[in-house]
Amino acid sequence: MPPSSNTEVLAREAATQLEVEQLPNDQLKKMYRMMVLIRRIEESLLKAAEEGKIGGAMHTAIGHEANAVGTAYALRKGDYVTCTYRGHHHGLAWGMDPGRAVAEVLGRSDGFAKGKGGSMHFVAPEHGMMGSNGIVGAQVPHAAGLALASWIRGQDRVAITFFGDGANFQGVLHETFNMAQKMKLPVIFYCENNRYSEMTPISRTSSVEELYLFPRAYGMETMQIDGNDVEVVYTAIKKAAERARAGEGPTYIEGLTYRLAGHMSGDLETYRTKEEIDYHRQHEPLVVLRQKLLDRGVEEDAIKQIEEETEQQVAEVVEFAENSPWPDVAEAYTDVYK
Ligand SMILES: Cc1ncc(C[n+]2csc(CCOP(=O)(O)OP(=O)(O)O)c2C)c(N)n1
Ligand SMILES: [Mg+2]
Repeated sequence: MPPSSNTEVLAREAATQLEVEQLPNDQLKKMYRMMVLIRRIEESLLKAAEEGKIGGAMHTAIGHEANAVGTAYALRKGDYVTCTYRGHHHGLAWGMDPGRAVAEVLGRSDGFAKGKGGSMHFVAPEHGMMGSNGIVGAQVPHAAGLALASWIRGQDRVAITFFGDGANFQGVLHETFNMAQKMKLPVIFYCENNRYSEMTPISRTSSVEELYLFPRAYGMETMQIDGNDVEVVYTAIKKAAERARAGEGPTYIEGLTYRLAGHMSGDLETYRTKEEIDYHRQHEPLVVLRQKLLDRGVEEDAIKQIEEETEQQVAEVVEFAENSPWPDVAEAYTDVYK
């Protein structure tokens, strides 16, 4: 049993029962490789932040990986994504080069924004990654704008935006839900419900914890899914994208997940117990997919090989980023809006 009422809803009890698409083992192995890559990169970033190598706050998506990888595989090249300050998992899943991605977070010149954006302005439009945001909720209307542009131009590009359970209560989201639904915009609203807004559990901030119920008030199609199972995420996003491309409008997806690391680097985590975190480790994205691979006949050795190769890759990625030069001071005022 979970140790507190904050976390009673484990992802496997999600409200929407989908007919989950079983993906081929080769694809699942690629997804697992990507999820391990994201996990190890974010662990390295957390360590770098704790060693004082990163300016500003560092938020990871450790425990959220399946939401990103399932989505990136279900959508197409040319689609758009916007996200929160935790969006490294989305950028990497959408194809950002890992070395340049880490260089960006470390503020180095080989980064995607030449080291000037960092984690909070993590962006790579060439990959459809239209930016992470430090302002809670800001990325949500951005995605609706991208979807509107796609519609005006007669393209069939879909925009997806990721936000947290806390962001769900920002006014701008509700304005966006209403407008997107009325205009039937090709946008997917994806709430990564990790049960906490900074240090405050959702049970203390909302009388209604089933977040997927809110956008129904605007007439929107909604789902509540297991955000820790990559095949479930993949299936849900495919469905939502088909609706969007068919002109049927937005879908709101609540992906139940859990943040295994602190809210940000240096978080003392006095607001939750170790037992609570351990409880959620039983059903975290890497554990779920690793078990799936074993159940479908993939050898343990093949899985270990993926893990070892990825660790080696991450060591090289971090070395590349740490050796990348700092941006030139003379460039401080280029590429910025004022
Ligand atoms: C408009 C605004 N208000 C407050 C903050 C401070 N803040 C940063 S992260 C955060 C928690 C957001 O929680 P949630 O939406 O659940 O996302 P999570 O961090 O759990 O992924 C808050 C309140 C902010 N960055 N922007
Ligand atoms: Mg949250």
